[in-house]
Amino acid sequence: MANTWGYGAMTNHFGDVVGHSKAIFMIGANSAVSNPIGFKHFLQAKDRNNAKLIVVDPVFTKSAAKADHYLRIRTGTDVAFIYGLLHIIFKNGWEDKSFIENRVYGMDEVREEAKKWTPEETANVTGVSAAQIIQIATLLAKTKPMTVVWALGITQHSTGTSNTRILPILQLVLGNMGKKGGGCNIIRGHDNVQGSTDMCCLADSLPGYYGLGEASWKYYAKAWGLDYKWLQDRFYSPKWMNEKGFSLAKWWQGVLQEEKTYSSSPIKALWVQGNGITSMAQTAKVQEALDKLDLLVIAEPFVNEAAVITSKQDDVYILPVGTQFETEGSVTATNRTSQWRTKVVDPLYESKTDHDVMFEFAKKFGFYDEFTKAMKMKVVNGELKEVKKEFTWPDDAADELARIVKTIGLGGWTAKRLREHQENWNLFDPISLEGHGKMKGQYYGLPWPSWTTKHPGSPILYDVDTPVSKGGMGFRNRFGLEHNGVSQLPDESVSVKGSKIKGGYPEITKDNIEEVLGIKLTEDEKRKIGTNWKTDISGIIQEKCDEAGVCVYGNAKARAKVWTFPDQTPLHREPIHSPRMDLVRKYPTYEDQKNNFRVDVRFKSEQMAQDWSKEFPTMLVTMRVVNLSGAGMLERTSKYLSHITPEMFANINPELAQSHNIQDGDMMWLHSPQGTKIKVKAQYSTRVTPDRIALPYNFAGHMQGVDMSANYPEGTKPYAIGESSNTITNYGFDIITQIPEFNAGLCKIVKAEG
Ligand SMILES: Nc1nc2c(c(=O)[nH]1)N[C@H]1C(S)=C(S)[C@@H](COP(=O)(O)OP(=O)(O)OC[C@H]3O[C@@H](n4cnc5c(=O)[nH]c(N)nc54)[C@H](O)[C@@H]3O)O[C@H]1N2
Ligand SMILES: Nc1nc2c(c(=O)[nH]1)N[C@H]1C(S)=C(S)[C@@H](COP(=O)(O)OP(=O)(O)OC[C@H]3O[C@@H](n4cnc5c(=O)[nH]c(N)nc54)[C@H](O)[C@@H]3O)O[C@H]1N2
Ligand SMILES: [Mo]
Repeated sequence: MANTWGYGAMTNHFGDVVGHSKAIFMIGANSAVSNPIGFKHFLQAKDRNNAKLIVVDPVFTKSAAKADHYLRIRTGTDVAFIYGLLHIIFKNGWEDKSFIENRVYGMDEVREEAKKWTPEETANVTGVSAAQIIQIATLLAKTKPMTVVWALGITQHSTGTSNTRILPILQLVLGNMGKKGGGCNIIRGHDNVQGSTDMCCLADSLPGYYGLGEASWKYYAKAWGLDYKWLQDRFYSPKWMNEKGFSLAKWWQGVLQEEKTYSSSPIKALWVQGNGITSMAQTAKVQEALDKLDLLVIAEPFVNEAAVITSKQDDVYILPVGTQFETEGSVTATNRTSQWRTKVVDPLYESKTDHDVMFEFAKKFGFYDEFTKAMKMKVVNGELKEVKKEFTWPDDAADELARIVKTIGLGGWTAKRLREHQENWNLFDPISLEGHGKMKGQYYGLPWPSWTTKHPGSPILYDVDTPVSKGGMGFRNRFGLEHNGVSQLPDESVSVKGSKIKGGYPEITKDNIEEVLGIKLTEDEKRKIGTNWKTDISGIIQEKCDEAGVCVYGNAKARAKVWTFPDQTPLHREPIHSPRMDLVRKYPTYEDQKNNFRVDVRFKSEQMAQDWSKEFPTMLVTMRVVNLSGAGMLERTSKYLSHITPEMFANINPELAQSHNIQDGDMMWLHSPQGTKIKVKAQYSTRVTPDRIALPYNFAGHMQGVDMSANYPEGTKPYAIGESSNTITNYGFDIITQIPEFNAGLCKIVKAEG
């Protein structure tokens, strides 16, 4: 199943924070729990640089406990909050004027919007006091470099995309981009999730973020040594080749819908490989969809709870897959570095590795040769050739990626280099990532873009003070050369160090290469060169750009304004289920959406249907606990990890609990606006205020009060089972990515009798 969490990677890295950051602005992340090793770096920055840690979170988290400043924000109001900071920054002229002038497009609209967000209005909407807003705006403007850290508290909203845009905008305003100790350090989630997005566990792109469309498919067909028509014939009809698929958040709608409007047919079969199933919102709908399927196949190391929450009896298959200890290959970390991982043991018992499962599948369906062909190919003298009969796993797979994925610059990630990095960990500096001795001149893990096998990797994105050959670059030119008559390229004040071209330049194509670089191609080169740098199998564009110190993707301005999005400039919009009906009228959500990822999505019609807060007055936030991860299957099968949190619970303020006559440890029902409910244990905590409760999302095995224990195959029941918080996380999805609004919803609390 595809994962649509496209929320970006780190522009900098953990060592860089330790080495250089003077302030860490952590908003919507609780790394003390969700990434303790990463968090240790923030504590080191406090020790070494006297860095100030600011935590913005609706819950007083373990990260907040270590902060110099804690701001208790109402969920779903981060855009308003950042505008409140920008208001103060612009009003006092604290913005980095030359950075904005030279490197950013569309900031005037941001400035206009910020005017509306006085400290008073910001305080009214966000719940953070006006005095604190002024204090933090001053601190962030005066303390440089400052880095912004965020994770799921920012993305999991109907306005998640706007949230993830307003934070880089803050960094552009302050001129903290492309700088040591600055940037946006977006802490990604589980093991190799960065790699899985880079490799396209996504429903709306091809690997390496190549967009769906004929040009990309034709490039891939060529790069894989396949006939385009053959690829096309894999689809129900050619139309579906270029349509987004169903998203992980709403595949169930594809099963339940009777209409065929946006899809080839209702989904009949589901293949689950590496998804915890109850990790998605609307678990009751997920359950309904599982029941309705003709076929359910699960390929993974544990008994996935997909097989447990369904009452489906026939045509459910569980294929045993080895864990990550039983396989080998490259994985990608949150800061864009790759790591080679070696196998610890062979797959145990009758289990197979993930890739062997896929290979067997391809054999049975008759396309194994096509599936594996690219691993036997190589570029020789600018042309693609099949060079051997057998491939070697996983080295040839890594080399295939290095050869094909140009968009994010994986050209340097050959198996040979990645293995060398793993074998020489000790030769790299943890702060600068620079190598010593025989690894000199390379950065650890070759943070992408690592354009070629000679390139050292790019530890800090968008740094124009470093030559391209050492990891420097400007902002990417992706959206044309002008918009509304305004050039998208910077003037000569922004030249990438050592570049032959002064100032901005476009992304490099077959058509513009001679003019932009001031060179002449030979006839042979003209014959071999691809249409543009992303699809140039010959590597000629890369080679010529390297010679000129030019970045293949151009040197453009950053966009503060995205003219293809519903909100060109980010706007505050109330969550779908808001506790403030007065603010819903002033800051309504989007219009309902048609055919996004093949389904219709309700926005305004759901938000306006009634004043939800009357019946569901308590805000609902979900969170993680340190001993469990994801839907929790892995750790709940561990006796000792389960022992720490043996039961599903909710953090509830004693005042709120007692107003319902609920004592610490009592059971309570939590009801959602969708008509679903869960039964959980009350755990008194003052980390939450009386207007909100916080739930871990790592439990499953109970559904709306029903214990599904009997459905676990004999001997496989985890030590801890319980309700999934996602049975009651509210309806609501991001307008662009369709990530569920896990973190801003409402509920009603009722004491459970007996
Ligand atoms: N132990 C453990 N570690 C994990 C995981 C796990 O399940 N268990 N999961 C991994 C994964 S997949 C991921 S993606 C990461 C996630 O890492 P984090 O995002 O750091 O984890 P969360 O606990 O979800 O923290 C999100 C924080 O955002 C806050 N928040 C909620 N709504 C809002 C809001 O509207 N605005 C603001 N400013 N804050 C808000 C929540 O209260 C919470 O403290 O963790 C990874 N690490
Ligand atoms: N309410 C709420 N819901 C959330 C979130 C939240 O903050 N709040 N966070 C969301 C986020 S950020 C994420 S990333 C998702 C995470 O949710 P999921 O992506 O569903 O992650 P897990 O639950 O860890 O599921 C991973 C599954 O893969 C299996 N597995 C482990 N190793 C392997 C392997 O090597 N091969 C195979 N084939 N399988 C393996 C595990 O046994 C497990 O069943 O949850 C999302 N859901
Ligand atoms: Mo995640």
